[in-house]
Amino acid sequence: MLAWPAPLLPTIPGPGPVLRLFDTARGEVVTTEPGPVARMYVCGITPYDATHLGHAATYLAFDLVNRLWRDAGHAVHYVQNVTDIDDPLLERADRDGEDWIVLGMRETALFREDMTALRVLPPDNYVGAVAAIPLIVAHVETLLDEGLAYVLDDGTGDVYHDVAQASGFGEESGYDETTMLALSAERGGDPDRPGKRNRLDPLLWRGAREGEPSWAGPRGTAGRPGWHIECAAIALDTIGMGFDVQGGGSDLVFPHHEYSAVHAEALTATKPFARAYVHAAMIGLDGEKMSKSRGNLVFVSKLRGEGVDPMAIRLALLSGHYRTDRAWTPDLLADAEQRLATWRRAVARAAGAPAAPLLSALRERLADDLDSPGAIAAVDAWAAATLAGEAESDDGAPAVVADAVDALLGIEVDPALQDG
Ligand code: 5CA
Ligand code: ZN
Repeated sequence: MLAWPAPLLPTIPGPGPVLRLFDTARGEVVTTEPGPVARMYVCGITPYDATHLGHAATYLAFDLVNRLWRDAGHAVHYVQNVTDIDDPLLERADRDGEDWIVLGMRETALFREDMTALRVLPPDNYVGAVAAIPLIVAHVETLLDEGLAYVLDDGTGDVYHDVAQASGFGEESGYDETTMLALSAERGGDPDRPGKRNRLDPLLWRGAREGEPSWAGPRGTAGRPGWHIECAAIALDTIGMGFDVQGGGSDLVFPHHEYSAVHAEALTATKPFARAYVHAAMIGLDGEKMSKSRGNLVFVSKLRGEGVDPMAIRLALLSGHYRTDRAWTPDLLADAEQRLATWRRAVARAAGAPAAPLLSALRERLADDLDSPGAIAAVDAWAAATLAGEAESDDGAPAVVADAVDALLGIEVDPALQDG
């Protein structure tokens, strides 16, 4: 699939420090240890509705990971999927009397526009589930051949992974069985379905149903892919096992990331799928998680349509820490607009407070598990000192700061590059 155009990435004097991130599997902040090419897979959208601020916040968190690794001198191989066939897409298309393919294409196009406006670095591989079906089918066949998966005995043709045989099951989330059963029921699983060997066995392949799209499947059984095998297959095909970061929102800790890892580890008989599992907290509105099914959404495209500067949206979302559940409020945006104007006034000066200490502070804060509030506070202090004109004044410092704020935080403040 087409991704989206890359924003300019200014070069700044470097290199930056090693990035540390909170790994859900180990339950602590760990040092990332990428090779020359860092490898990251971030779960993409299910395109049945527009990108809301929760999605945006999650992609912004991983955009910081991408930027920090590049700043530390690594190349980054970044992969993202699009779940362009799944139940929610078919349900929404059905509700609105629309073709699911057209719906998915339109919402994916809108997502690309949103990501471009927010200056998110694009993935190197942007892969749809439909395009990955041949890979998925081959993997399901392998699991069946090895006796690690089974066809349900009810004539549907549905195939499940036998997790009792999966040695690493539970290692990503660390959840106990009761929690897993509850989350499975809540998030698309079917623990109470009769005929499964284990209530927690996840669906690998769904046999064709009347009125649903289907493709040739394992052992000739028409149907469509399960959700978790989609991400396992796409990651294996593009960046392979043992990649550096598997990312997504915290609602993917279980079941999605647990099962993607378990599928891939069973297929390759190696561990780990990812060296770190990193999760962005939930953005809420009016006291509840922002979600398509709840309908309490603020869309990036709607704000853009109202003339809101995408850099203010970006700054507003980064003003909270990525691991803190937080609410979107109009005040958050108003504060970000004001802050952005202040930063832009400061960088428009020919001289300002020295850039080097700010550059160190920015890097140090962001490398410490993406402390974006700390990084923003450092820029605030620099801007205040520059505008007050009290500090010793360095010629050219504002230009260096503009580049650093752009390269590390992805916030465009350079007066020469601003519209209008
Ligand atoms: N297609 C799957 C992943 S393979 C999916 O979860 N799609 S999604 O459209 O529902 O979500 C896209 C990304 O946004 C996921 O990483 C999800 O965890 C994240 N996300 C969803 N809602 C929120 C929210 N309210 N706050 C923060 N992140 C969210
Ligand atoms: Zn995924």
